[in-house]
Amino acid sequence: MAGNRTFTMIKPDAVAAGNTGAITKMIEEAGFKIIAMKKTYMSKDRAGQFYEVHKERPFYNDLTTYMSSGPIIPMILEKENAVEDFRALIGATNPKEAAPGTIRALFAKSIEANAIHGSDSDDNAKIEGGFFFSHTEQF
Ligand code: IDP
Ligand code: MG
Repeated sequence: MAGNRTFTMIKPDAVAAGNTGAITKMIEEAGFKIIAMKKTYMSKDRAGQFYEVHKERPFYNDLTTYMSSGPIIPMILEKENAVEDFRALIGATNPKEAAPGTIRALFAKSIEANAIHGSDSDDNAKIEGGFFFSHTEQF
């Protein structure tokens, strides 16, 4: 039986800057168990599908170009209260507003290139995890 899970992805700016290890360490030290992880890539079309909910937003085209600009590290994480606790660990979307010590405050370059994704609900965590991984409910 799966515990409380969320989905994350280290974004192209943070992977390119060599921050994968530092970010993964913060995630584990905050008590999240890594259930699934890989280094992969999204085409612009696939990035468009992932961010479908934002397709009417002015930043959608730039966002999908950026998200397909280099490798990413998607992960499924497990911890009690995973979705909410993980959003607290990453900080606000805009790194200028992210609390000190959060992953975005430490590693984001801009509101767009903001280092990391975190699901905003249990339902979206399932959908987004399924976008990259199959059969993880067995782990
Ligand atoms: P979230 O990642 O904190 O949940 P969302 O509002 O869901 O933020 O936006 C998805 C992603 O779109 C953000 O993480 C960021 O990369 C990008 N984004 C959000 N707002 C802006 C903006 O105003 N300008 C450029 N990119 C943005
Ligand atoms: Mg969001």
